[in-house]
Amino acid sequence: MKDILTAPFMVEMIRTTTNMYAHGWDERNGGNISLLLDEAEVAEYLDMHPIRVLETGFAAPELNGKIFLVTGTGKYFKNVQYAPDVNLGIVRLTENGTKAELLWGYTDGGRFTSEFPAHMMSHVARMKVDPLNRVVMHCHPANLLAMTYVHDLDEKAFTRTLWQMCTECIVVFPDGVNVLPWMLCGTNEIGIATAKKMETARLVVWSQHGIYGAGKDLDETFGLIETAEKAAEIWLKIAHLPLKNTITDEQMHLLEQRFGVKARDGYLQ
Ligand code: 2HA
Ligand code: ZN
Repeated sequence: MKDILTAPFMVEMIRTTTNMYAHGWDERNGGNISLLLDEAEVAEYLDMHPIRVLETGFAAPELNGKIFLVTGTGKYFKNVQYAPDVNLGIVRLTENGTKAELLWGYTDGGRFTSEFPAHMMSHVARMKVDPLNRVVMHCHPANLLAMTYVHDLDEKAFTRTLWQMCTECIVVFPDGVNVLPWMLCGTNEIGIATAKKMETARLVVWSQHGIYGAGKDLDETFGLIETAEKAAEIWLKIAHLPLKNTITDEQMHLLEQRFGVKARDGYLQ
């Protein structure tokens, strides 16, 4: 059996949580990540014997038998690199997703993130749109969060503002950014609402809280959030100044053609 701490998925998870902390997106226990693993790959490192069985509190039959590497509840991203086996866990969903067998990790008796419902339901939603989707990532980037206090929360308006802040935005997230109003976090309700929003975009803002991103790997999902956060930062730098220039819809169409992307229907003139 190979050492799980050398597994590429583990190394990448540790690097990503460390990097997200360094970006200031995951203060204290803020943020959580779930990464869908390949069963055959995991079997190179683990005997797949359940250590404990955890209740999930929801059903997700689509995820029966699926294995995820997930950050732990109450755990700090800044500490993951020093004690991955305490701060992370590998779970296999069983009994229609109502139970999760712990295969590795959470060695202090812990469990997966309190946002597990939003993560698992978002995986279900994204897999239907994109079978290659493997990652759901949540964090609290300051500029996007700040924007939800002063910008209209209409999804089209919010998306258009971000697209106008950096030329590459429309290329990186042509499906735009969906927005949820403030809701109580850690609940099945916010999980269901987030998953619904994930049907039409890979980014979902939680107003006055943070953002969710989904993608095929950790690097890509990190980059997605990074790009939106950069755009929000620029908006906050200019929103109070007289606007002299912008990226026009005509220019957005040129970007669509050049990069072979299609902006969300109805979002451009
Ligand atoms: O606990 O970010 O949304 C970590 C969180 C909850
Ligand atoms: Zn959060």
